[in-house]
Amino acid sequence: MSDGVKRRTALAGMAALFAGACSKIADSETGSSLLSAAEDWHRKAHRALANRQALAKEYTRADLSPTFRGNGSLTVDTDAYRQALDSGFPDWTLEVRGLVDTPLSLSMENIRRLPQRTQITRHDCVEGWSAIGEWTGPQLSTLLDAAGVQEGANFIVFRCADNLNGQDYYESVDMVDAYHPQTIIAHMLNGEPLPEKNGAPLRMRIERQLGYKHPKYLTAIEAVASLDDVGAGKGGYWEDRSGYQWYAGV
Ligand SMILES: Nc1nc2c(c(=O)[nH]1)N[C@H]1C(S)=C(S)[C@@H](COP(=O)(O)O)O[C@H]1N2
Ligand SMILES: [Mo]
Repeated sequence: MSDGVKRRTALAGMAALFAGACSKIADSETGSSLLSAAEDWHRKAHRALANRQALAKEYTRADLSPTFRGNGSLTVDTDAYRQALDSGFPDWTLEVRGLVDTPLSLSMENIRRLPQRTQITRHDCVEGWSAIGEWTGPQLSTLLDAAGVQEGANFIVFRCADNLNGQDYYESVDMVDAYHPQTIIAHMLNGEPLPEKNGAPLRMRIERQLGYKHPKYLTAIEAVASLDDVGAGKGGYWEDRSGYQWYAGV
């Protein structure tokens, strides 16, 4: 069950609880202030969740940046990667593992055959540049639903093939971002297979977050209960190294 669904269920339960108690406590002063406090909490929780679920602005082809620059790792510095790149990634696999009922191992062909989403969005890097690109790929939610995310999973961790300054790049998001409709596994940029510098053959697009939350050279997606034992425990490469915020909403 997605976090969104879980929260809605929790909210509905809360509302039902207070509806049942209404007739008994509504008469008293304490009762009515308790009710309005609960309503207030309810409204705020809904608003916060609705805000997290809102779509990032989408643009038109006329807005596309002439070139989408590369940043951070611009390749994966191994012979295996260079060979895979030259041959069009016939053997690249994306694993879905961790707290799932059915671990998956998907080929590029498997990924291209899933229902696809195309979106034109603006990427904002903390280093102070932005670019608009058109990304295509399946929604992460499709893969998570196919694998069956288990009850105890609270985060999705993304593993990458590149090693940047001696550490493997990785990232993570909570279930609200994992199930966000614009969270996709992109294999195309501007209608072409993903370029090497932009994360070929697969990279995440997590459109409500800053650039460093969009892992490139994606190899695995892991459902976990906690981030404590992942990397240095802060949820991502830059979070571990430089104290960048784990939640980097835009
Ligand atoms: N695997 C991996 N993913 C990564 C990075 C990286 O170095 N390695 N850099 C991040 C940063 S800081 C940004 S701004 C974007 C850059 O994406 P681009 O190269 O397509 O512009 O990728 C993010 N994802
Ligand atoms: Mo960035």
